[in-house]
Amino acid sequence: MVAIAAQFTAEAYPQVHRNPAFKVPGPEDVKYFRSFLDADEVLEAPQGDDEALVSFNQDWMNKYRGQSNLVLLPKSTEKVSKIMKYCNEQKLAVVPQGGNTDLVGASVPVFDEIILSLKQMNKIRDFDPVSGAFKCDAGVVMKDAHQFLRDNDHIFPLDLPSRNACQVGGVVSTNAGGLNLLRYGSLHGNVLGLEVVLPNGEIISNIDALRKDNTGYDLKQLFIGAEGTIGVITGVSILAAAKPKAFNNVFIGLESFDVVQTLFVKAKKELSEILSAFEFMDRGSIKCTIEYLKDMPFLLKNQHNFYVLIETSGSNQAHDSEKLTTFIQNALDEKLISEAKVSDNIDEYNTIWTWRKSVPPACNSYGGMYKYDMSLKLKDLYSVSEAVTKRLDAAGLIGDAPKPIVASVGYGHVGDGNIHLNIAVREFTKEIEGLLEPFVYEYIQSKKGSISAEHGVGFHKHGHLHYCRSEIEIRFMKEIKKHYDPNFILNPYKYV
Ligand code: 2HG
Ligand code: ZN
Repeated sequence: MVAIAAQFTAEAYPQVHRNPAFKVPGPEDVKYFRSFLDADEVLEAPQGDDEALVSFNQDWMNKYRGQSNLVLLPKSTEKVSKIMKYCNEQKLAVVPQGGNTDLVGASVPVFDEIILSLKQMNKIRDFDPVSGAFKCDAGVVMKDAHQFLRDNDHIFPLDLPSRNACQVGGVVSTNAGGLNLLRYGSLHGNVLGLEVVLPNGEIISNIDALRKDNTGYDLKQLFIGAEGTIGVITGVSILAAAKPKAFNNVFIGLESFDVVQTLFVKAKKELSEILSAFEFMDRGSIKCTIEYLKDMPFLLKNQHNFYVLIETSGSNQAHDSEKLTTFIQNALDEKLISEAKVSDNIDEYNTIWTWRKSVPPACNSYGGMYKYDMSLKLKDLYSVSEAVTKRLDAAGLIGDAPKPIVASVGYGHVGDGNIHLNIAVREFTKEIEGLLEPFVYEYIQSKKGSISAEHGVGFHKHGHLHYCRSEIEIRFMKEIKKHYDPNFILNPYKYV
């Protein structure tokens, strides 16, 4: 991949100023941290070495880059608490970080904030196979949570293309949606309890909560999707689902977004209880993915305007396969769809998912990408991608090098009314950014959608919430922030 070395965020966005109330981390602070942290829990950049901590400072899209010289990697909740208490007293700004796979610049510093990485808190704490309650440290990598639960005949109730790197705490903290929300619902429903360190070092925990608890305000909900702005999640208890016995999927080629919607309605009716994912990709998404996956033969004979991936999961392989095959045969007979590849075995099932999960890295493989993640009514879902592509094309920016844009593509989760718009670029330019914003946001506002369906707010959408949230909602959010973090030290310059 031809990664663009990201410009420092502070230089790319000079209108954002460092908060002078924050102390600049110095040797005395490092000395204090070293007094209770082990050698491998403190990483310091040698003086003048900009590159040493780049993997912690720079985001996955090569778009945002902070200038922190200090990463702390505590191994216990108590140590996180001690760090936060000190930072709060000293007014040292802190960015909590999980797998750093975030897509809105939420998990990297903007200036010299201390990076608090949860990656060394990676123990599975407990699993109750009767209730399905699974407890782990925030830094457990999602694929390890999946593996553990699979070995125990259960599944983690969400999956993401970044599962090999993202962490359970980060996923909860950003309220990631994933590929199976249609079946298992959002983390606001699946998380049973959280352990959180507040900015002043206090530990608030209901990690032992049971399935039902109706005693007062449900405080944990505030931290789900707060992106580390009001507390640092250190432990998670989540409801794992029993592992389905049968998984099937199909990759479909069809010609219009109207048909995608018709097929979705049909799938809900005819596949009903076994339907577990309904994803779509446009022609451009798959074109980039074909280039990215190079030697992997494409699943279908022809290329189409749209592609849909449907997954079923249930308890009886013969029953589920028959149901899915009949559904596909009917759709072909009715000429709703042009072509389909149904998986025959687990390898084919995984290969079909590879084509969907590879879309984000494929778009990123040309250098970098601009990325929008929106909720819209299904009838409007693809229209935003068409409008943006038309606009960028009219400006003559899409095409072969030296044009800056490789492709502008749309894909996402039909079942959740969520589209991802990726503008794959060879370089980031102010001209492209000026064409995209505020156009995208105003478009979403005009359709009464949301400017972030699942990727969150971060640095990218900070200051833009008014496009989809009311004044009073934003005021309440600001009050919550101030209540929990009166010194504004946690994940500054972002969110609300
Ligand atoms: C997905 O649906 C994830 O693949 C990541 O939300 C999407 O990178 C993206 O835009
Ligand atoms: Zn997504």
